[in-house]
Amino acid sequence: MTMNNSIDPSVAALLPVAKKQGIATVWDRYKAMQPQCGFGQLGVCCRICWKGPCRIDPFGDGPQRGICGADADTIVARNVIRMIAGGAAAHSEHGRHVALALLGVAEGKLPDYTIRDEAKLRSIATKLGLETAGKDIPSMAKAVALATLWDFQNQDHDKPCSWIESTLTGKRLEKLAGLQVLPHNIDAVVTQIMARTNVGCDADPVNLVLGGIKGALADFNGMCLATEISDVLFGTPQPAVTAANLGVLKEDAVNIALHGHNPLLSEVVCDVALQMEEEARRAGAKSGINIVGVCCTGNEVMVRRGIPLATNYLSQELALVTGAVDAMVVDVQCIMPSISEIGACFHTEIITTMDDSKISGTTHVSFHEATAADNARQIVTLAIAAFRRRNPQRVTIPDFKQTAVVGFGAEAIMGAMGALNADDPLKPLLDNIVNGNIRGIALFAGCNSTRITQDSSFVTIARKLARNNVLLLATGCGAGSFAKHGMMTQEATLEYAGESLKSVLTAIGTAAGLGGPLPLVLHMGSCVDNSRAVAVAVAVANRLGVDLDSLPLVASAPEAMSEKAVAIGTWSVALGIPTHLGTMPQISGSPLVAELLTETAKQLLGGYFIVELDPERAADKLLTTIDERRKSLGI
Ligand code: BF8
Ligand code: SF4
Repeated sequence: MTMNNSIDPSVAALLPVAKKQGIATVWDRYKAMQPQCGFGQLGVCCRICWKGPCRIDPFGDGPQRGICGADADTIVARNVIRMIAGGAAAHSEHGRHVALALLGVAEGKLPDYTIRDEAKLRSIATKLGLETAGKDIPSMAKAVALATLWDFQNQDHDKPCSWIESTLTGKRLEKLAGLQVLPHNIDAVVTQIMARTNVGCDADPVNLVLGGIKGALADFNGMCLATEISDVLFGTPQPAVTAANLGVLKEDAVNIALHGHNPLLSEVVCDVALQMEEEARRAGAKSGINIVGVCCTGNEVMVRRGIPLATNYLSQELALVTGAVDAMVVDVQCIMPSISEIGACFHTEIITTMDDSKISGTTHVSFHEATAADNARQIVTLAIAAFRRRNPQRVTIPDFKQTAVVGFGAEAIMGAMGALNADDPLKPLLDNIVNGNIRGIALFAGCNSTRITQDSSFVTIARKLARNNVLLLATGCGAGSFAKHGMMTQEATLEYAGESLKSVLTAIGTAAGLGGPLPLVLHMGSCVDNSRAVAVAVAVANRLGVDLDSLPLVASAPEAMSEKAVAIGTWSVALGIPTHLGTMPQISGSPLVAELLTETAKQLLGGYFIVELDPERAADKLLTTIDERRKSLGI
């Protein structure tokens, strides 16, 4: 069966350009990789020691145990929880980086950063149970930073990490504590997963999966602190109107694409670019500097600054094929190594910035918070110099961009609803969930994958859910998909929302001064910002006096691929949320592990995975799940 590469019109426009120039993209390499290894797909290939690789015959004819005696269940469980550890490490390292920056700001050591949201700082301090009375901002910031960093240091196994403890419902915490899966120290939990999956350690698949759940909850903890402290340093998202897709690149500007994840870099580049407009104009760029985003860093600057999003994960290479990107500035995660080679086919500077994330063949500017503005100036100078080398003959900017109304963190959603009911901002949401105008809530998250026509599953599922009056939230590359396809507009609400959802979104949007409805999909930010959706869910659950696993709330990662998505999906299940995966997780070689995560999890945690590759059927299953939840809630 042939599958289209993408439903993104920019991809259709640029793939022939790439082909003509002999540039291979992710889709060419995917094709060349076929057929992919069936053992790997099932999760039954083990490379944990050098007696291997071992693989279990799924048909039962060949070996059923590895050389050491590990069976398919053990191998699958070990493999998947190592993926969770990888995801948790990535998010938490990002979080630690941000927390250390807050400490540096508090101690007056980082002149290029400041505290932009004091109210948020105060609310975090209160949430973490810290003394705020009589404290000035720097000492409060220091206390918050140290309390946060303690989540990486605590050695008392009976004392859970403070962020998770101060975030979830009481009932959820009790349930997780009962299963002994509450993390006490992010680093320790990640290390424990690596240790217990070493050759000759934990071989009990159930025990392994529980260890993985603990790792996923450590990931959640890291995500909460990364998101909230980033708001303190860079501001809490507020609604803004911007645009998405490659048409946001400008022919007459120095185009800088910010790609990666951590706002510590992107925010300073944005600040410095504003100061260097004149230099860009002197180099001949009539429109000065045009900053655009790619992947999650793109989402971060989009929801905080209204910076347009160029594209999401799978089409990152095509941003370069436009020939109009002068510099692609990257930090960590989801950066295809191929951009080095493609950048070299053009005038584009690919600039790596993190000393532990380099790509050979690129320019490395070693970025440090203490010298952030200087480093950023160096980066923007490189971009301007590249602009001078740009060949206008090779520029192909697809004429596709869509308006995107973005910036709906928990605070912005409460703020919009507060316009309807200032005394009780949550009430409009609660009332409309209870009366059925809002049938349920779906959070879309996760990546793109070559296994799915890019963006197609996101769009298909979301349209069906919207028609059925489900309120839609999105983060990460899911949010990127919706932004690119015009689903973050008021027009999309009018076109796709069911009648009752439309009336609710219109009432809130109008009261909030948007002159019409809220957009169809609410952009909550990057992947670490998934914690924002949990904050809203916890507020609703607490008001209804129930736990998260009673809410008509579902999550969907229809195009998931990264280890980070495995970690997020797993904590979503652990928090009690039915979680759809639209790509086949690499666990099906163990019916036992598959059953644990789809069936047993339901009894133990309330949340569970729903694996459904067909987007239409996935939407139906999510609607059924929402209705089941409503029924058991008695609404
Ligand atoms: O953290 S959604 S492809 S960019 S992993 Fe990566 Fe997946 Fe995109 Fe953001 Ni999240
Ligand atoms: Fe094979 Fe066991 Fe080594 Fe894995 S740990 S590679 S199953 S011998």
